[in-house]
Formats: sequence, C-alpha cells, structure tokens
Amino acid sequence: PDSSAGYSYEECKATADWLLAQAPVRPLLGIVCGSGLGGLAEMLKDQLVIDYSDIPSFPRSTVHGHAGRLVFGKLKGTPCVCMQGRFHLYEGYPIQKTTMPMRVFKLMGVETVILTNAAGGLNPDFTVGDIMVIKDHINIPGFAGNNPLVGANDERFGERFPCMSDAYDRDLQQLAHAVAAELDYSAFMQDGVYSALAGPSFETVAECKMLRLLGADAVGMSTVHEVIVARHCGMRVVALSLITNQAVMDYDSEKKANHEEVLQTGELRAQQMEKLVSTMVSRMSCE
Ligand code: 6GU
Repeated sequence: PDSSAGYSYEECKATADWLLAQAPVRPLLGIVCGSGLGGLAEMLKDQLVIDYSDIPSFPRSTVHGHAGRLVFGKLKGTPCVCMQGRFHLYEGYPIQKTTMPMRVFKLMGVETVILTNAAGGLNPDFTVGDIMVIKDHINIPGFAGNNPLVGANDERFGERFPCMSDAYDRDLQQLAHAVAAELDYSAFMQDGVYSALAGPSFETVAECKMLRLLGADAVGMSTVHEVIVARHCGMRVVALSLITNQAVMDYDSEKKANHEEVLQTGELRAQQMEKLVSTMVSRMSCE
C-alpha cells in the first residue's frame, strides 16, 4: 500500500486551520449532502461558502448533482459545516483522498457527522421515496483491499484496528425515527443495511441478488468510506439514505437504473429530508 496516496496529519491540520481562520463559526456538526440533497446547505444561517477549488489541498467534485462547496453557518443555532458535494471512489481519487474532509472536520472540532445519500432499494418492502436510517453497512470495496484506512496509521487520528460494529450511533438512529414520527413521516421511514460499491456502473441483476442475499437493504456508491474514517477519529455518525430507485432484480424488468431518476426523486423528497435533518439537529445536544 502506498501511504503517500493520502494526506498527512499536518496537511489535514493546515487545511483545517486555513478554514477556521475564515469560518464565522467553529463547527460542532458536520453534514455531507448526497446527490440531489444539497439544498440542506441552503438552510444554514450566516453562511460562508467556500469552493472546494479554493481550499488548500482539497480534492474537487466532478459529479453532476454535486456542487463542490463547503458551507459554514448555523443550523437551528448549532454551528455547522456542510459539504455540498462529496468525493466518490469512481471519480478516480485514491480512496484516502475521498475521505480527507472527514479528518478536516475532526480537526476543526466537529463531533458529530450527519451523512445523506441517494441509494437504490434492494429490500422488496421499500418504495421509491423512502428514507432509510442506516443501521449497518457492507463495505464491498473494502473486501478487495479498498478501505480508506489502508496505509500507515497515524495514531493522532485513531487506532490501527478500529471497531466498526457500533459505527452508526444508536441514539441518533432512534432520534431520526422519533423526529420522523413527530413530522408525520413514519409512513416512508425505513431501517436497514447499506452496501457500498465503487461504481460508477450500476449493479447487474446478479449483483443485486447477491447483495440482497448478503443482507443489504440498499445499495449506493458512497458514505461507507466516510463513515469508516469518521469513526476511526472518534466522531459520532448518523446516516440517511433516500431510496431514489429500485435496484433491478429481474431480467424481465423494463426498468433501468439511471442518474436522472436518482436526481428527480431527490427533488421530490428533498424538502422532507431537509426538515428531518434540521429537526434532528435542533434536538441534538451539540452545545
Ligand atoms: Cl441502484 N445503485 C447504486 N450503486 N447507487 C445508487 C443507486 C443504485 N441508486 C442511487 N444510487
């Protein structure tokens, strides 16, 4: 493994310090907006917006539907930093680079990260437009050695062999469901296991069946690498998947997975997703 593929502690620290020098707030909460869900960032008050291309050492976003900017501000009074656009394995970065923002979050003082994504539904009980609270993940690229923690371990971030059996904070999962019930969203709330693939091609029918057999409820191309790095450095994590399409599970289906459908469903449910997250934030003790 090439440990130079990533960023050193000093580089992450330099980026964090550069950001803190201009940020209007010292963020306690980090938010990562998934495809079509960037509207969450617009809810922040007293914003400072910084393009990824202006941030020293930061990777750049290349995907349609992902803006590529960092937004600082207050959400329901909580100081936040929000990634409008994230980095995926399929963009071609070494995986350590896709997760660098998590370490920058940590070094800025972030304690809790809320991640959102768009995902394909594998569980037959799921409907397009459902919101799944992620309770666990299956890291398929990790099985093949593509784990963001591969390479030299810097103990200042975390331990060599971090536990992942408690990656998704139980209290925050409960909070998501409790807040959803209050907002009358329970009819489209789900719980489940998210499986990550590298992409960018969508899954074959056989791959979808395999993932379902393995216990996955949804499939996507993000989040898991960020969760691993966030947990490694001790941040609390909660993650929500918007089910934007049903993964194709049979050969006779006329349906084909496509990015446009993903973005369209995002638009349909974006406001409720934003309301869910902002209400969760108002109930979280981040002070
Ligand atoms: Cl069906 N598959 C993957 N890998 N990612 C997705 C998706 C499907 N739908 C939204 N994102």
